[in-house]
Amino acid sequence: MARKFFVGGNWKCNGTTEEVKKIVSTLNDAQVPSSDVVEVVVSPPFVFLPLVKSTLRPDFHVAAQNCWVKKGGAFTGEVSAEMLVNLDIPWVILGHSERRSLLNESNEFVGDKVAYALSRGLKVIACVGETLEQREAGSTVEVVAAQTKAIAACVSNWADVVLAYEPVWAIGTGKVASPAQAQEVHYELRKWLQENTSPEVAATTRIIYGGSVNGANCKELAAKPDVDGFLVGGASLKPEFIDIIKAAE
Ligand code: G2H
Repeated sequence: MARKFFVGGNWKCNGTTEEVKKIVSTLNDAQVPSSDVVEVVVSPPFVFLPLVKSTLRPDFHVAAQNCWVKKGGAFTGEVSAEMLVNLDIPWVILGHSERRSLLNESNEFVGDKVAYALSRGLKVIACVGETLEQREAGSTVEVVAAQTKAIAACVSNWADVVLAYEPVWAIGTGKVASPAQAQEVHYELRKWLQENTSPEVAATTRIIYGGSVNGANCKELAAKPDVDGFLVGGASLKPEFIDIIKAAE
């Protein structure tokens, strides 16, 4: 079964109301391939979710950048999966490397978040990726397999999960993985899914690449057989995000 190309825009901790309105307006005016060809999901900071949700074109969807690991309650500063569901937000990004490294989110904690978000009916963009040190030590596959294992242990329905491979050394650095480097890890991740979940899950789960994707490098990356789309940071705030969506064609 063909995997529909997936392009996520991770706006991270950026934007004012005016800037957000401008990005939405650019997206709304864009001519892009149909939603049969590409699934587009943008992820603004929490505070802008209602604004984006209510003004964004209906063929594009919205994701939160995180959610709490269990039911809401006395967890100051957190946002629960229930709240996202209440706001009709269909997607959430979990396990992003910035949260793993800056906020010490462990593989197990990310797995627990994935489990809870899925149990509430959210769809999850689950992120994995190695640091430069780990790559240079030759442990890339081992690291991403361990991260994927902790996520997989918490997934019952893979149709609701997109796996994002984001090498930490390529994030926001301008140093994109070469198409061959991305393909190599995506291939290994799909092999891991094949051996540890099922051939059907391996064949149908989208594995997307993130890390300094831009309008100039997206086409070559998209041409690789196991690259099923992108999670885009910096470039998702700019008009070139449209060119990245068009890489689906
Ligand atoms: C990786 C990516 C988006 P950027 O974090 O998730 O960001 O494209 O800025 O490297």
